[in-house]
Amino acid sequence: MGSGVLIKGVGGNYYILSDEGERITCAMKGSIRLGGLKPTVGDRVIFSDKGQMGRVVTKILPRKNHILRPSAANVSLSMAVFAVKAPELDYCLLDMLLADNIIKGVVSALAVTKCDLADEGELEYIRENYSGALKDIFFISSDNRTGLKELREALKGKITLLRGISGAGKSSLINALCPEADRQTGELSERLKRGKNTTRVSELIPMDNNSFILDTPGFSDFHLKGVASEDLWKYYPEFYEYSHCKYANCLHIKEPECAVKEAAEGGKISYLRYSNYITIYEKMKKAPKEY
Ligand SMILES: Nc1nc2c(ncn2[C@@H]2O[C@H](COP(=O)(O)OP(=O)(O)OP(=O)(O)O)[C@@H](O)[C@H]2O)c(=O)[nH]1
Ligand SMILES: [Mg+2]
Ligand SMILES: [Zn+2]
Repeated sequence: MGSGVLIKGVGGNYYILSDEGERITCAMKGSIRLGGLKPTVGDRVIFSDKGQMGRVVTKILPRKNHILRPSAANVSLSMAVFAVKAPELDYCLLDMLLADNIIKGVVSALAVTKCDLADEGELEYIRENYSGALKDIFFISSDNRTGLKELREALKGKITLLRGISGAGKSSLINALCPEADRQTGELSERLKRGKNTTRVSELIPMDNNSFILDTPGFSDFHLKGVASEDLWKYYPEFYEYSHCKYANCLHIKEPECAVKEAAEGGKISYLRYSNYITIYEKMKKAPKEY
């Protein structure tokens, strides 16, 4: 018997890094016998000694949290990874990932990648608009190896989930941080300027004895499942300070004397974040089933 962390699951094989630092392959007991849980990367597990069936995971220990898209358990830092350009930075998607982290109770950070492609003004725009929402924003170039030292420090002792669209540079970033990981990376498609879904399976990569970084497949769209549009503003933490509007249940959209709207117009909170909020709110209203 032993315990460890699930680093990858493919085709019924589960790869575990044991607490002794050994990499082992296990089968999995049926999900019902595991208490209905579907094992996911980041899970702490108990596995059996080698028997006729090899080793088998017999128990999934209680999770601190579970992020659903992409699936990962026990995440201590959820890092949104967005290229400053190529592919174009989708700010509404970024806001939805940050909202999802708040819902799941996981600390957020942002890694802005491919900074070698942008000028200082473009980076400042991101810093200005997101400093109210996030404590940590890392500006990185994996190609030029800039920003890596600060990032490495911030990942120490954590399980860090990297999330972002295909082509954002997640796998390249992991290679820059730990070359021995040797992650496969892929060019963007010429025509669509999008990633080609190079990473297909999530994998937890050990950086040192107690720091892990989770490479995940990029996704193209994202929905905030189970969130009512009326509650969306609550996931914009920088709005709170200004949320005492004329109407007690103000949604901060078109209501008169809305203090949040005034704060956005007066430059006290980011107008970009405020307009993203309205865009996402309206999408949720139009297609509530998707959210
Ligand atoms: N200029 C520049 N290009 C980069 C940088 N980092 C990554 N790229 C390029 O961006 C493309 C996509 O990189 P990947 O690391 O494969 O992106 P990914 O986010 O892992 O993509 P998926 O696995 O498909 O989700 C590759 O062509 C990389 O060479 C960078 O710092 N600067
Ligand atoms: Mg990748
Ligand atoms: Zn309001």
